[in-house]
Amino acid sequence: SYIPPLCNPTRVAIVGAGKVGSTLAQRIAERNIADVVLLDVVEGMPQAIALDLTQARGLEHHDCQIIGTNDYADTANSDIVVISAGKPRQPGMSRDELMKTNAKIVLEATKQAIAYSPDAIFIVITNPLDVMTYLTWQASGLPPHRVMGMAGILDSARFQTFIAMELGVSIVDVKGMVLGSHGELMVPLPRYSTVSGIPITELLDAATIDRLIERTRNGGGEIVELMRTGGAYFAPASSTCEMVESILFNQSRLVPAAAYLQGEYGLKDVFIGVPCRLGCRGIESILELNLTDSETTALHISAESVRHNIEFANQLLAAT
Ligand code: TXD
Repeated sequence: SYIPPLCNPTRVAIVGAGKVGSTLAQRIAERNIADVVLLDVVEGMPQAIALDLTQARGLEHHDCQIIGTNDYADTANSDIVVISAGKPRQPGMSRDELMKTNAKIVLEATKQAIAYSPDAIFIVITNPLDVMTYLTWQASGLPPHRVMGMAGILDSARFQTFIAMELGVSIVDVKGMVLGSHGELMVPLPRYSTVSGIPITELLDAATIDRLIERTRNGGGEIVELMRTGGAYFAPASSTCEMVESILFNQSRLVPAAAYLQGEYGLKDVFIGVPCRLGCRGIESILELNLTDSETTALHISAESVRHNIEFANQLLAAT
């Protein structure tokens, strides 16, 4: 009789089972991509979410196992570790305090997760994104191509949406390219954003493009303002899911992600959003686009602010 070989199911650990983490678990399971381990410090909560998602299996027709836990041992042998743990900014809490709190959470999560999954690829979601990605890389001791931050793909998705809405064309035909850090200093590139291959600079006037860029820059902020108690999570979860899929299926998708630069774009020792080819080894390569002087300046200003915040985060951590 035929005995099938033992298989080793693909597994994604998600540290931080909040809005983004739990929605990502749902996306991964419903696309039937991998087994998911959801971990959080809150007792019972990740277990409850995992059970709820599992109860939907018969309706969503997927075969993924979803485990909820408070114990890193359950994340063992994950192929990908996603870090979505963090605290939201509380009323009266300064940005500095938030930075320190999230830095500690991310460092702890990285150290614990890497101990059980030394071969994993890390995708960081926690804000401030580029800084937290750097800290994850530092704490993990991994080669830089195995650590990346999710932001550029989300910022580009938002840009794409606003372009499609403005032109009244199908989103399917729109591609956007947004580089730089996640936040005010992101660098949308209209010349490299297209509708069926046609740069949007051929289809929209400068003032309209500026308006769409402004809305993209404020894409997260607009949602925070409406929501009041938290931020976006559907589009962030979809964006991360695309990255997970490209890595696990070795698709080599070309998407902007926060990557460690070693001279590319004239920048060194910083994580910032640039076009990356994502495959089974993580960041397979970084694409260096031809940028105009003003685009290069914008990217360098963005990188300078990330670098400043990395130093600041390290000082805060050293002082505790
Ligand atoms: O583009 C991007 N990168 C982002 C970033 C898009 C959306 C959200 N972005 C950031 O992701 C956001 O600013 C936060 O820093 C994270 C997570 O956002 P989310 O909206 O999911 O926050 P929640 O719902 O507050 O979830 C955070 C969870 C919550 O369940 C906590 O209990 C948990 O993190 N948490 C921890 N888990 C494990 N270990 C520790 N130490 C821990 N501390 C808190």
